[in-house]
Amino acid sequence: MKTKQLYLSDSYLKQADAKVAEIEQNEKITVVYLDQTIFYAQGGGQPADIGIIAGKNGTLTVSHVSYNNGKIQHKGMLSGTLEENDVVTLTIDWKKRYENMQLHTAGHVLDQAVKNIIPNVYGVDGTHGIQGKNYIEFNEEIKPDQLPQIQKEIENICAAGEDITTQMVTHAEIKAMGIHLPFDLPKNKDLRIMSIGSYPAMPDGGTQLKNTGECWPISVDSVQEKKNLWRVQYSVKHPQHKKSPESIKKKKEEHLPLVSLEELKVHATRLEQEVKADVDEGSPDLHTKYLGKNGLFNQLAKTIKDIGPAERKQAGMLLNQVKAKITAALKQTTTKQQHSAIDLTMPGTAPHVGHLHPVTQAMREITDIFEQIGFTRVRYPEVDWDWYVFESLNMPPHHPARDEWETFFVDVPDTTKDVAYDSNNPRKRHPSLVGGKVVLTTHTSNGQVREMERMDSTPPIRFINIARCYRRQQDATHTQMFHQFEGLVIDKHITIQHLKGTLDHFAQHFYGPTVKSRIRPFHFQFTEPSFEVDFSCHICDGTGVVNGEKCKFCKSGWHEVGGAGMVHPNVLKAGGIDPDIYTGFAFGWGVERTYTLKPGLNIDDIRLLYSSNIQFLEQF
Ligand code: FA5
Repeated sequence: MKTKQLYLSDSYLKQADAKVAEIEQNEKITVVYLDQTIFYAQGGGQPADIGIIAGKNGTLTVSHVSYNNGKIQHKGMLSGTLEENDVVTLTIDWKKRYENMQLHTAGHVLDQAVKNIIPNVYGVDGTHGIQGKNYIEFNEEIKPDQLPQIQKEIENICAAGEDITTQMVTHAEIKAMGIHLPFDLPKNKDLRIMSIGSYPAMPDGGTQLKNTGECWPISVDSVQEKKNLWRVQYSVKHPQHKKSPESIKKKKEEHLPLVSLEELKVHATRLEQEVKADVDEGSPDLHTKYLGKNGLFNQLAKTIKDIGPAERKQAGMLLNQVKAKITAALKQTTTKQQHSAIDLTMPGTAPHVGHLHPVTQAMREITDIFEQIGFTRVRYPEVDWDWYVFESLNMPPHHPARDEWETFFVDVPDTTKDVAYDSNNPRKRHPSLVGGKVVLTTHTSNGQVREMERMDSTPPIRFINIARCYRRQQDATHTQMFHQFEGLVIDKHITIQHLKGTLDHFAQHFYGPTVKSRIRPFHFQFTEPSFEVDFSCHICDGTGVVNGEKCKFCKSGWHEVGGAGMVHPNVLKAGGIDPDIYTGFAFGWGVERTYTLKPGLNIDDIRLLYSSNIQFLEQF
């Protein structure tokens, strides 16, 4: 069932009810699917929301939210239990969301400011808070000395207090409106457009502020050219609710309210949340902080004079309610403190909740997809005999095919003298199995002959082997340690068609229903024929072209992810299987590479996955 995304029509919803549609439990992480949600699923350069899903018997602390084929996955730690059909209350971390909205809208304001200054320019890509980066990349040159002019234009758009509006549309409507599309739109998602005032609309699925007057101060920081795109970095600054003297003067002159009721509500909610958190934590001296002469409530109450007369009565009522809530909350602390200096019933400070590493999440997803079609997950050693890594795979000692794969060898004492060597059955008694070299595995193909032996050389065999691999490489697309997943299928009458069907099944389930696989001739010693495997790019749909220009994501319409082929007869023989009776296929791809190509992830350097940068990892 598709999840209704309530945030598409109202970005200011901080709380809502929903019904649990489905629950998945993966060790410590629980994934909850709902009929509707206010949690923003990461994408379009905007980070996911975090928050809480509370049911009558349990609470999920949501640490990541992602979009998967129309369904939204709320991932996190569950305390207690949640069940299908439970009615739950969703609460997002509004402070974080509001910051994300500030960053996202600021990106659009910057985009519009640049368009107002430079003819025919358009934004190609953007990031608003992911990995702590905020930028828009433009197709036309932007010179550093144009930045002050862009800054001024941004300030004009913000000072003009332009309304920001959104509208759900279909692909056909977008076309009919003649909206310029700098990128291809996803085919399987609901589409929305946003407009700043009367400027031309643009596609956008994020959460946006209602008015540019609500923007925190935006500053244009730098511009850099990268592969013929001009990346303009920007930042926003929390104004601590203070207005600039010029804007106060201007609004007074125009008899406009300085603060809207909506703004007051936002600050009031934040204040209530802060009190609650302080009370839960048992922080000292809360009365002075909140209800003292210069306390936070009085500071908020003072803004009533800046609210327009039409809304002032409602603002007064709101402030009374806020004060009553703060007083009630503070009473709880007083009662607690009176009862005992140390309240043993008070909940402890909750530990920071982490989640599975993105590579582990990817391995689980890959395993699930192959298990659906009858594969079994196996694991084989990552330090293995030369025999399994090379020799049994048709790469005898000194064969040149080993060159690019040789890693780190360790000599092991020779114990062959104790073992009878049967030259007719090398698989059972090969000397290198009991002596000779071991190697840090370079690929997961070492599992092939091991699996044939485990199955006593008796097909059918259908495995998925996921393990660490090691190579002498390091750059944006290679790490010295990485993971591969290897598939092996052996049975009677297995053909290339089975291989192709398996690749398509994986592509559609991992990347999306429209993605296809492609195989190209290649050479591996252990498969014949051999192929390289590509997946069609989800941005340009395999065409390599977006709006008449080369697709910037793939450059050719396809992404290469790994190798494949029909198992070589010599490999079957090494595993004791008769190649006249059985055939098979095998494939092996990098987990990290396969994962970073997922729609919406925007990871351009796989080394980041192993950087131990918590801020980066928390996003997935
Ligand atoms: C192999 O390793 C073959 N064993 C694959 C195979 C299996 C072919 C079964 C046929 C049958 P290759 O060296 O191309 O092939 O590596 C496969 C994939 O592993 C690459 O496409 C890439 O996605 C990933 N990979 C390779 N080296 C690295 C690295 N240093 N860092 C990250 N990923 C890597």
